[in-house]
Amino acid sequence: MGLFDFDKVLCPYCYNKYPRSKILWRCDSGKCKKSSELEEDTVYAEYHNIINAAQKRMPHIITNGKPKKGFVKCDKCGEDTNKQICPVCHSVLPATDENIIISVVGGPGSGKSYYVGTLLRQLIQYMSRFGCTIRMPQESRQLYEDRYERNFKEHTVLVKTMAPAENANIVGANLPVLCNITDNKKTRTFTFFDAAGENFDDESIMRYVAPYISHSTAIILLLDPIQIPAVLNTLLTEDPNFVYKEDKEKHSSYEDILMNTANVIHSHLKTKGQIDIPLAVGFSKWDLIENSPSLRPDGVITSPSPHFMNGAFSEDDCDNVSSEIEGLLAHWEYQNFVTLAKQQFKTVKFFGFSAIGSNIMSRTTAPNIVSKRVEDPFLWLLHKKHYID
Ligand SMILES: Nc1nc2c(ncn2[C@@H]2O[C@H](COP(=O)(O)OP(=O)(O)O)[C@@H](O)[C@H]2O)c(=O)[nH]1
Ligand SMILES: [Mg+2]
Ligand SMILES: [Zn+2]
Ligand SMILES: [Zn+2]
Repeated sequence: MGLFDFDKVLCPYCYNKYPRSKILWRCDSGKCKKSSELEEDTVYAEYHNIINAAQKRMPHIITNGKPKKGFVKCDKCGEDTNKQICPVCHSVLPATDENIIISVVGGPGSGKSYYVGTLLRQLIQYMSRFGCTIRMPQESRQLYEDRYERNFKEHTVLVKTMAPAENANIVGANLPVLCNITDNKKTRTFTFFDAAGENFDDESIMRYVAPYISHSTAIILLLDPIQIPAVLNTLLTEDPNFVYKEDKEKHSSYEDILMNTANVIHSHLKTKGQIDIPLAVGFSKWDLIENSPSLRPDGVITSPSPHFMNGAFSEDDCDNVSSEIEGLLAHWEYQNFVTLAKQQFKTVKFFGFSAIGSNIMSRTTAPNIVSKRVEDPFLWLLHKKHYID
């Protein structure tokens, strides 16, 4: 499902869908960009959480543009512009060939923010191995640096994503990060939404995020393996000082998070039966399992990810990892979850990754980031969609 579906446009910021004829345009000329010519844009300000009065002032919006070869004439200054904006939130629409939403869902503390941040970091560093270039629009680049990169460099712990207040506008509270990946044919815009885990706890809050989950090309469901009693008990036996930071928080079960996700899609799209969006089930914090003498499994899962190394996606490696994890889940008495996931989704793969590479031992300082296998679920999706070899 792309951005252009029956000539309808899906905004990657607010996830509203509307006919192409409803698109607005923003003037991009030097004249309309002069500070004396800027106009207050309350819609944009609201959707982007802008409070500063000066920042609310933006170039003129053309509401009745008649596009010719992708350009419209500004009714204020007379110059042409090709900058399309969303009629609902006034965000600039990506001018790329396709728009792909990747939903990252999981409970609070399951590792979503570390996952998104370190995945982007790996993609920026290594996508060229697949002959692709990667570029982030200015606003996303800034978000990536502020939210993730600076913390990684300065060894500070990522702040907890704020849950939006009731009825708050989730887009402004939590802007998604967009990144453009170009191969030798097309440029595709990938939207990563790193939402507060609280959103997925119950169905009523989940409604905020229903449009974006329902329109996503893939869902990455992150699960914290420490939630498995067999895993936590082993870690505690091996190291009585093992502190599990999120210990006191109440956790939804894997089954609940999975079923909430499935139910939201069904009620939003008015569908029934197996869901046709590929589901990657990713176990985070895998370093804890590999570093534990009694939990450490045999098999390829402990080897480094081969895909970037070889510049080619290895289906064998991916299938082996997935069945190894299924085996571990059966061993840990989580067979029911595996069956449920396969009942609800047509395509399911299991992954294990470590975003950080080690445990955060203090409240304030984070170790050097040494990610392992964070890229695997995303590369699987690219491969499945035939975007990479
Ligand atoms: N050992 C280990 N801990 C991790 C890893 N990723 C995240 N964590 C821990 O899990 C906590 C929550 O991660 P975060 O990404 O903020 O979770 P979110 O609430 O789902 O966004 C972090 O503060 C870390 O303590 C990892 O790769 N390894
Ligand atoms: Mg978070
Ligand atoms: Zn929008
Ligand atoms: Zn103008």
